[in-house]
This record gives sequence, structure tokens and C-alpha cells, in this order.
Amino acid sequence: MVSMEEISGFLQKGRARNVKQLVEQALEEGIGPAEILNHGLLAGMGVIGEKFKNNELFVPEVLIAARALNAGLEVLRPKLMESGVEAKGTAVIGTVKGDLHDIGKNIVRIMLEGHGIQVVDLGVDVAAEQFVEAALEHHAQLICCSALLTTTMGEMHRVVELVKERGLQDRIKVMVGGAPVTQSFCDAIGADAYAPDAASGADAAVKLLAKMAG
Ligand code: B1M
Repeated sequence: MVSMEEISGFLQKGRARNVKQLVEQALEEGIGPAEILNHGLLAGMGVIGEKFKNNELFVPEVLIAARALNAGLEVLRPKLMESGVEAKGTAVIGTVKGDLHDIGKNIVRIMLEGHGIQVVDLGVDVAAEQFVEAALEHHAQLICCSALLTTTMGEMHRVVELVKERGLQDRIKVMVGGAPVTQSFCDAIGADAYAPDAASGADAAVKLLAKMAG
């Protein structure tokens, strides 16, 4: 039986192939995808985060661990997505300009998809103008901005301002999230929703879309 500690351990060592293999095995053994995500992959990344903060690890090691996390995430992705859910709307998602962190954003994307929302992923380092242009191009009702750096959170304010400047606030809602983002920051910049994690992000998105439709 695969243990979550094993998955976390291989992730910390950056062993993408082993992580992928163990995640597949864990699913075959009937372990739930949420359990694997939270207690295997994210637990391992949590240890990496602590060590990075304390200067025990540096950017290359963190990147290798992130790659291993993504390898596991790709296996979990179809399992985290409910099949045959009716499309509830479209969202564009990205990490804001100047910010290259995409692990959290990728998890939010998967959760949104799992809740029947069609998602256009704009990647990382996305400027306010790109978010708004992409939302218009794809007829999206929701812009989802992720930020992991205190220095890049300001770009979310620009997104909200731009939506207002263009008179789109009734057609396009803005949701914000990421480790340094809080409800009070969301309120201060006038964004429509904040979520502390991917699961509540998906719930908040579904509520926003339902409100707009009804
Ligand atoms: Co970065 N980094 N990093 N880093 N990095 C942090 C964020 C940091 C807190 C580390 C520290 O403790 N010092 C710190 C930020 C300090 C600050 O601003 N307050 C930091 C720094 C300083 C930097 C650099 C400047 C380091 C340097 O070069 N000297 C640099 C900046 C590069 C840039 O972006 N321009 C940098 C680089 C990197 C790597 C490239 C090495 C790598 C990123 C790899 C990648 O993403 N592909 C990296 C990583 C991995 C981290 C840590 C260790 C982990 C982040 C992570 O992925 N967490 C992080 C330390 C930490 O958080 N403990 C750190 C796991 C992820 C699942 O959580 O992203 O929070 P998170 O997402 C959650 C929620 O926040 C939420 O849902 C997700 C799942 O539940 N959520 C949303 C996220 N987006 C949402 C959107 C929503 C709703 C919810 O709605 C739209």
C-alpha cells in the first residue's frame, strides 16, 4: 500500500517519475484523489516551502520539486474532474504580471474544471490588459487572478480597474487568490470574490456564475 509519506518524500527529492508512478499506484489502490493531493503532494510541497523560507533550499531544488508535483498533478487531474458536468460558464485564469508561481493556479484551474467551468489558462506573468482581452475573446464571465508575491498583488487592482474602465463590470467578475491575498485586500481593490484555497475558489466561482445567470 502506497503511503502519503512516500509520495511526499519523493516529491521533496524532486523525483518526478517516482511521484507519477506512486500517484498512479495509490489511485489503483483506491486512495481518493483529494487525499493524495492534500496529504501527499501538497504536504511535500509544504516541507519544501518551509525549507525555502529558511534558506535551507534554493530556487533550483524548489523548481525540481515543483516539476515532481506537476507530474503527480497531471495524473490526478482527470480524477479530480467530475465527468459529464454541464458547462456552467467560462473563466480565464492566470498568474499576474511579474509572478511566475503557477502551482496553486494550476490546482485552482483543475478544481474549476471539476465544477463544470470551462477554463482558459493564460499561464504566468499575465498583464491586466491580457486578462481582460482574453475574457472578451473567449466570452468569459470570470477572470481568476493568482498572485504569490506581495510585490505583484497590485496587478490585481489594475485588472479590477480595467474591467470598470471598460464598463464590463456587469458582464465580467474578478476573483482573486494566492498565499498573500486576503479577503480585506479583495474588498480594498473592489474584486468580486476571494478564496483562500482551490476548493473554496471553485465554490465561489460557481456561486458567482449562478448569480450572473439568474
Ligand atoms: Co517563490 N516565493 N519565489 N518560488 N515560492 C514564495 C511565494 C515565498 C513565500 C517564499 C518565502 O517564504 N520566502 C516568497 C514570497 C515572499 C512574498 O512576496 N511575501 C517567494 C519568493 C521571494 C520568490 C522569488 C522572488 C525568489 C528569488 O528568486 N529570490 C522568486 C520570484 C519569481 C517570480 O515569480 N518572479 C521565486 C521563485 C520560485 C520558484 C520558481 C523557485 C518556485 C515556483 C515554481 C512554480 O510555481 N512553477 C517557487 C515556489 C515553489 C515557492 C513556494 C516554496 C511554494 C509556492 C507553492 O507553489 N505553494 C513559496 C513558499 C510557500 O508558499 N510556502 C514561495 C503550493 C501551492 C499549492 O499553494 O500557490 O498558495 P499556493 O496556492 C493555493 C492557494 O493560495 C490558493 O489555492 C491554491 C491551492 O489550494 N490560490 C488561489 C492560489 N491562487 C488562487 C487563485 C484563486 C483562488 C485561490 O482565485 C483566482
